[in-house]
Amino acid sequence: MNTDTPRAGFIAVVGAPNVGKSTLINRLVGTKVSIVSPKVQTTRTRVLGIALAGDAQVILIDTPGIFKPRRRLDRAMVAAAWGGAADADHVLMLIDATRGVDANTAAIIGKLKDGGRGVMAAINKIDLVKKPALLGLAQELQSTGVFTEIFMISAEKGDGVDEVMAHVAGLMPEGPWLFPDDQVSDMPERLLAAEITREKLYLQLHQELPYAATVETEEWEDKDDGSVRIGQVVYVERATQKAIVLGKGGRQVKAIGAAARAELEDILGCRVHLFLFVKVREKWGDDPDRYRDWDLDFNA
Ligand SMILES: Nc1nc2c(ncn2[C@@H]2O[C@H](COP(=O)(O)OP(=O)(O)OP(=O)(O)O)[C@@H](O)[C@H]2O)c(=O)[nH]1
Ligand SMILES: [Mg+2]
Repeated sequence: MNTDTPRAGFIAVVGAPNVGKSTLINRLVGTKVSIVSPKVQTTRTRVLGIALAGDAQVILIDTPGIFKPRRRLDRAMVAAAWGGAADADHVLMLIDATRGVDANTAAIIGKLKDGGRGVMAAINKIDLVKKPALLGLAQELQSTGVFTEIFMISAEKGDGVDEVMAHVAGLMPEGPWLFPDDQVSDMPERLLAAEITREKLYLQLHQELPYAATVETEEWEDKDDGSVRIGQVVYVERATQKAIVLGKGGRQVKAIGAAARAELEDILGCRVHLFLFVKVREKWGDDPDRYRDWDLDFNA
């Protein structure tokens, strides 16, 4: 509920790939706004999740995992992540309890330190690690001098998440809410639909394939009978990859499409006719057109 003194602000969630940033944001928002998978580099661009806590509107910025970039797309993703941190009022860094402060995490902490601003930390996936190890990790983080707060959470199970929310809500500066009170994300429906298909691709395909693929919504038609017709293209880099995405007799792409359609029907609340086309586009990662929908910087 809004009050006489509304407050609103931005919190960026940053960290290494796969630490659970998107899982945490979905939980704080209370609904899925950002796709999640067991594979690294699932989130490719900045995604806003909007949560309410009393008189505060907390706008969470989900960011791609930060790692040493190799490809052009990696560079754009990492730049988007640091850009998200720069734009936010406050930064929350997530650390995976099962991995601790590995080289990549240490590099991120180093860069945050150079930035000179106080950052909150949350050790995530505490459901997978024994207490003494957690305390050691918390001490190690404390000794860096970068963190104003160290939370212990399980984004998946929900432990400790309310404390994080209460704390960040308290940090929000006074000011009018920036989004209507029923809005949970700023992602256009066409991109959301493409992201959901990409998530199913990550979940159903193995090894390098998800990283070699990208999904775009090319057609969106609201039909008179209340259903929607969605046409999407799955771009891959090689003909062999196309064969894997299609599967024997088209079975694989059918399974991906069925999973995506079921979730889209849930979200949109109507019948969905989803058509997936698989196209080979060698080096799509060096094609500026593939960056536009994500609002990523091609020249990062
Ligand atoms: N056991 C456990 N698993 C978790 C927890 N939080 C996230 N996960 C899992 O960790 C994996 C990665 O989660 P994501 O939310 O996609 O991680 P991310 O940091 O957004 O990853 P990128 O977008 O690739 O940078 C998924 O399989 C999640 O289900 C947790 O608290 N406990
Ligand atoms: Mg993510």
